[in-house]
Formats: sequence, structure tokens, C-alpha cells
Amino acid sequence: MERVYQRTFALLKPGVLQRRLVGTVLSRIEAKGLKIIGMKLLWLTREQCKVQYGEHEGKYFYPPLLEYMTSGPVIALVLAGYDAVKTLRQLAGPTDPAQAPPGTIRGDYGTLTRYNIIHASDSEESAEREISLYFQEEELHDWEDGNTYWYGGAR
Ligand code: FUP
Repeated sequence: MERVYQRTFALLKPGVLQRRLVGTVLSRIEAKGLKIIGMKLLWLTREQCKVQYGEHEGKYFYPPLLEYMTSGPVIALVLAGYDAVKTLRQLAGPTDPAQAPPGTIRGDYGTLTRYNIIHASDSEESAEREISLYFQEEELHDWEDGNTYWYGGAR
């Protein structure tokens, strides 16, 4: 099956900084082979958070979700790689960390859905929309990867 080189978007949630897990989670992403092409420390405003999570407006967990996601800084990431969207979603694991298997980021570092460590875009369209919320194209740098063949390129 043809593999698609694409970008995806992730947010490491406030608890990841508070628990000093940023390096640990980034290591998991890097070890998998996703390429970091954009990275920022951001403190989301309520307005940004509403745009990010607009699809959930009206649900019971929406107010506490906004509260949590604006409670401290987050790390915004743009990642590139073959099938990057699916690869990152698999690495993150299911939304509820209690259901996420060990070996996934959510499975290894969380227990509660609200504090589920990482946001990962669910499609290429969402990824591009979310990237444009937080990054200018000039802030992204898709560097040459000496291990391209290892991660899905030709050879
Ligand atoms: P995901 O795509 O895995 O991030 O999951 P969703 O878009 O369904 O949920 C977005 C965020 O809403 C989750 F990361 C945490 C929060 N949420 C809850 O707090 N409770 C729920 O039952 C579902 C989602």
C-alpha cells in the first residue's frame, strides 16, 4: 500500500509540563520516527481553546476540558512522516487512558480522560486546520532525514 508523507499536529497537555514529562513524551514520538518540524510553548487562551475543541461544545465535559486546557502552558508540535496522522494516533492510544493499552502514550502516562496527556489530530484535514491555528508556514522546517528509508521512503 502506498504510504503518504504528511504532517500532523499534537498538543502536549498542561499536566505533561507539570509532571516534567515533556522530554519523555517527545522521546516516544522521536523514537517512533516522526520528525519534529515545528514546536512551541503556548498558553492557550479560552478563545483558542474554543476553536480547537469547538466540535465538543454543549457536551458535559466541554467546560472542564476548557478549564484544564487553559490551566497552564502546552507544547504544540507539528510532526511529519509517512502516514503521520495514523502513526501518531496509534502511538497516543484511545481517548480514555484507562482503555489505552500499555505501550501507548496515554496508556503509559495517564488514567483520566480529561488529563489524557496528548492531543493528536484525527485526520489530515484536521491536522492542517490545527497547524494553521498555531503556526505560520515560515515557522515550520521540514529538514532532510538521513534515515528516510527506515521510516518509509525509497531504498
Ligand atoms: P481524541 O480525538 O482522542 O482527543 O478525543 P475526543 O476528540 O473525543 O476528545 C477531545 C478531548 O475531550 C479529550 F482529549 C478529553 C476530552 N474528553 C473528556 O474529557 N471526556 C470524554 O468523555 C471525551 C473527551
